[in-house]
Amino acid sequence: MDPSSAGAGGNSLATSSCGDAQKRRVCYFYDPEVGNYYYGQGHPMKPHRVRMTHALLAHYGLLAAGKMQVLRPLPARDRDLCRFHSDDYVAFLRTVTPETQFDQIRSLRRFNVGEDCPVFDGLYAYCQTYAGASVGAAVKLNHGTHDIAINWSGGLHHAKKSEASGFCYVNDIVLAILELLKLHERVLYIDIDIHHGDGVEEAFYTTNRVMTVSFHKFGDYFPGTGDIRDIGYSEGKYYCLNVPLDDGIDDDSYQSIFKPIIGKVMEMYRPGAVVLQCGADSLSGDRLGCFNLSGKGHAECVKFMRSFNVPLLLLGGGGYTIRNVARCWCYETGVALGEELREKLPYNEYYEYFGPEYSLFVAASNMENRNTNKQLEEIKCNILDNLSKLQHAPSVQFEERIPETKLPEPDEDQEDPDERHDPDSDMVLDDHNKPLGHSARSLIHNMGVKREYTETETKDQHGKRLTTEHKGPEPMAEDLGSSKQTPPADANAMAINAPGNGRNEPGSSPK
Ligand code: V1D
Ligand code: CA
Repeated sequence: MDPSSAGAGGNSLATSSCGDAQKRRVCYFYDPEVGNYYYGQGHPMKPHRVRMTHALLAHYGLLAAGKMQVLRPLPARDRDLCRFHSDDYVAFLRTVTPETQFDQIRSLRRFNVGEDCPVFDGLYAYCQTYAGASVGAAVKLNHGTHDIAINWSGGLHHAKKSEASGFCYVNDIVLAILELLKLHERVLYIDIDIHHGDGVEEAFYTTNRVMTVSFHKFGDYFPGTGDIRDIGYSEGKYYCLNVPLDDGIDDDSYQSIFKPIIGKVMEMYRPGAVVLQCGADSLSGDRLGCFNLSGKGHAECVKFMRSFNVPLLLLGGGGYTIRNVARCWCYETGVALGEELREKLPYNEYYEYFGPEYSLFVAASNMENRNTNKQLEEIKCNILDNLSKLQHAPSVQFEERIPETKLPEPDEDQEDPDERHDPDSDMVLDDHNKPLGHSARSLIHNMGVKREYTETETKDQHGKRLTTEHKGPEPMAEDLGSSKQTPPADANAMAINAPGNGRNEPGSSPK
């Protein structure tokens, strides 16, 4: 069965083979350095897969002007990371090096840094890059200039407030959700990585302002959490859903449970924004995974979420058979754009990885599906039953939040609003992070990476400039229920792939 035919539809828009015909405004965050970070020999996590994805996007022509805005993220600063993480953990990540790590054995143990989460060269810059991209993507959605924002280097769902876990150091998802909560009363988080999204669940376990839904392999599998009976606590009770699955789940079985559950969640919870963690270790043939999803079956989740026309943040996550990860995330970028991509892969610098088929599509195998229809039906009924209790949860108001008109309260970010503004921020860089000459610059125009900047300003209702700021105060994970929201930060960004954008000329910097 075609996975697109399973379950309820998202909305009433006319559908085509690509979900629906209507275009979406998409922005895509990519840092050309990200593929150089290396967890170490024998480690399955390979940031290089993000560079492979980018190469496929480039050669399919998806980075060209007019397709999507391509942005190089600003690195997250200490204070950005400390919106969720503890000061001492962030200080440790900033200072630890491969050479000096063994002088701090107690800290390594305390922060769970070691085999799964090793210290490697540039570790802190890596964290700043992937977290900066997810937060930047959330800012773009808040600004309303884009319908879908993508960061394939993000989605590191296991990181805790003061602890690394499962290849994840900082939790870019929690940070991005905190950003979205500045504007939206309710944010929905969906996690299709084969592993349980424990770090995100834990951060929002006691609030009803974030609903977390994780689909995962459960039973003798990392991280061991994600029991169907874990449903949230206190104000957050019933705002956490866990869908435990067994080995070999295929496209039809997956969609038979994903669409009814998520369709009901959308109807009952009515989120203002959705974050979809697209971990690709749920694909068939993954080095660490044991599911049997095809690339199209995996992408059906993206297509389904896109169909609701709610601001959508697409993030990466796990994925250890890297040729499949690149094919999957490239295909899903096409889905976000509403573009049908040809099956035959275009020639690219990593072509040899994709042989002998050189196909965009990840195929399922003939492995046994250990999820019976009866088990899936029971899981679905159990979860739909929990969802029906949402109606009786007193703290959820289903009206749209009325935007506040008051100005943001001063915060430390206002002390130096231009601090993040790098005067070279519109410089086009080559893969070695060096400024490019003219010919290379026009070549990169096609590859389209532009450094983002976030000089922001607050305007009154007539558009008159009142004050310049970075970001207003936002709720922390602990006190979401009572938080006062500030109007969204108005982040600016320019893309070098925008046609006729004179500000990309050499020597000019964004104002
Ligand atoms: F195979 C390995 C080789 C070297 C280093 C680590 C691993 C490895 C494989 N699987 N580590 C794991 C998992 N860890 C354990 C540990 C045993 N300890 C007691 C715990 O089983 C961790 C799997 C992490 C999966 C991460 C993820 O895919 O969910 C992800 N999502 O976003 C980013 C990563
Ligand atoms: Ca999951």
